[in-house]
Amino acid sequence: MGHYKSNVRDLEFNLFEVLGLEQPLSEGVWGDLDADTVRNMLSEVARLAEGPLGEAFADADRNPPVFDPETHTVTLPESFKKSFRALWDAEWFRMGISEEIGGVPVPRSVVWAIGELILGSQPAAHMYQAGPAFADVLFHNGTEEQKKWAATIVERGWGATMVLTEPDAGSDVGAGRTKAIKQDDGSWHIEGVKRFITSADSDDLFENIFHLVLARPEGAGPGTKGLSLFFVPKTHFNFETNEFGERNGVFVTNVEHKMGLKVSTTCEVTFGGHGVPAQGWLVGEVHNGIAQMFDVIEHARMMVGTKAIATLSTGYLNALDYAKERVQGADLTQMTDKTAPRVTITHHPDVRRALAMQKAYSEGLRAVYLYTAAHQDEATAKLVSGADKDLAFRINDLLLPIVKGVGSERAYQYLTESLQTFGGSGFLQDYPIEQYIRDAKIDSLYEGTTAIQAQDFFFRKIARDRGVALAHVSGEIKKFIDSEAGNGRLKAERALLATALDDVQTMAATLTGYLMGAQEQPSELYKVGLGSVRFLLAVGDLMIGWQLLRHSEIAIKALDEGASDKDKAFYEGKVAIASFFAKNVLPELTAIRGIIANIDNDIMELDEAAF
Ligand code: ST9
Ligand code: FAD
Repeated sequence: MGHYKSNVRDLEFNLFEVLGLEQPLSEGVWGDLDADTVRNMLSEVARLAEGPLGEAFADADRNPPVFDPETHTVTLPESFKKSFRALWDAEWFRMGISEEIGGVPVPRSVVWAIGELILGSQPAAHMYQAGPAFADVLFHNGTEEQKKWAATIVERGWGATMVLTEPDAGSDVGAGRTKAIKQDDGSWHIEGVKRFITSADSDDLFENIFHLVLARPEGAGPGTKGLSLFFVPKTHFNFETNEFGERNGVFVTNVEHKMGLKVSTTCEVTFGGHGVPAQGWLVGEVHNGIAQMFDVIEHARMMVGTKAIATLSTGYLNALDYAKERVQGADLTQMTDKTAPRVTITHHPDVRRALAMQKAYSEGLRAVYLYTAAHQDEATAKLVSGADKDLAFRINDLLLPIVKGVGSERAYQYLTESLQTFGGSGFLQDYPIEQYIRDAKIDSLYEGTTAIQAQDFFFRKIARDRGVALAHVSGEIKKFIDSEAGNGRLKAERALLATALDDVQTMAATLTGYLMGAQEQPSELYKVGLGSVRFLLAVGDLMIGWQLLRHSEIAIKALDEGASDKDKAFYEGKVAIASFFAKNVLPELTAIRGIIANIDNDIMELDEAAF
């Protein structure tokens, strides 16, 4: 048995019992794909993830990639390459990409459910596997000729990168200085140094790599809107025959040493600095780089959130197994009796609290990312929330910062509870939790830090959207609150959810008030910045509370209808954990509402010297 523990039962519960995927599948929305096939796919990937894919997890951490500056290449540990090939050969990368380039139609919720299994087992492998998904972005944005390259990339199995960040342009992508110089033959020469580029070299995993690079054409304006997107292959290829030509002038010039996720190479990449031009082609022959790159970023943000949530889930399940075995101390009610029998630590209230929090956040966040994924398909969006295509798109946009920002923050927070459950043993490398924590920390940093997610959420996804998507989701929550969900047994919990919804709506109104106030007094905007991460996390808790209570409603019904012995504990767990979350977490939102209402700018006025 490897380190990874999947939760296929919960994935199936979400897909079929909560989202109701069986219906559109049976109507042939995704061709021949039916519910049984989806169940088989989940169990097959879970076997892979618990077996060969995860085998190299620890070894690849202890023996990270080695960079050779002479040849600009990296050597990956053999163990990892073997695991990666087990994944690649199964060709799951075809799911969800366009059929014209070799993809297979699959609901997005299934793509991400399977993604969870891969990401929880061997996250770096999922990232190295990005070529076909990035090729799909090229396919949708490219010229007719570039569409053919996209098909070649999938057919030949090339690697891919997304290249934005520079030493002075991290969160502020628009500060990028990498230049693009137009050539007479219509191509471009890229010049500059990018840093922190994932998968920019990958040993012999792929015969070629293509980089999607943001660079500023000479004479273009400042900021992100002056950036264009370029296709830059590592090795040139003949566009007609696909035969390889010269090495292009794009070289990895450093590989970072990191806290975690070590087997994923994080590279400095130099374009045009070694006597060979770095030749690139303008994607779609249009100067619309940041919007095109956001097509990649949206996948990547979803991936990062799902990765974090997957890691929390396996962390929790590892902690749970340990807690059921570890005997320590007497039951609290017998604490004064020194001869009382010793019990497993699951008997201790604080361990129960810690396990309940881990279970609530891992299952609640799973429900949130799958609800989001359901809004990435027209058919499931309609089914799940009645949203049409346009609204579904906005809801997906609204929820992405929650999946990414809340998913990463809560996963890291509650993985420390998983470690704590192990006591001192959790600190050792004998168990996977310390690596989970190191590997998951990156999730709140790359693809836009939590502060950036929170600003995106408020300014773009709420204020600029004029609250349309938020109002729709709030309406869905309100419908649940006003329903008879739980057949009389969820009254108290629905009342707690009603208060939480009111708290969040008031927070949104307060922040909007600060935003409006900024027209008169610009410093009012600081108040939005001071409150936005708290607000993002609060909306995340509201979503989790709601999703868990919906699960509870379904579970109560299943229990009433006489669930099988096999399922009884699963459903009872759903009911208990939703109630626990409603009583133990949702009331905290009232305090956050008060904090946001009372934000002042004192801390902004404080002299830096006083910090
Ligand atoms: C990175 C990679 O960190 C880490 C991991 C790599 C792993 C690779 C593997 C990935 C695998 C994925 C697998 C998928 C599998 C799927 C299978 C299925 C097929 N939404 O607000 P403005 C656009 S990479 C959409 O003025 P500023 C929009 O065009 C580095 N678009 O921004 C907008 O124009 P308009 C990641 C958005 O002030 C324009 O930008 N780095 C959004 O100029 C300008 O907007 C970061 O993430 C959005 N949410 O710039 C940087 N937002 O308004 C973080 C903006 O006219 N920093 N646009 O529509 C930010 O995001 C900043 O907020 C900023 C600010 C750069 C956007
Ligand atoms: P900074 O932007 O300097 O941020 C520092 C701190 O200031 C953060 O806490 C941030 O939240 C805060 N901050 C900055 N600006 C604001 C603001 N306006 N408002 C509020 N707070 C703010 N990039 C790629 O292009 N491609 C990749 O493949 C890639 N992979 C990566 C892999 C790893 C392992 C790492 C570490 C990074 C990777 N990145 C990649 C870069 C990553 O996206 C950036 O590190 C990230 O966007 C943050 O930028 P920064 O590190 O420059 O931090």
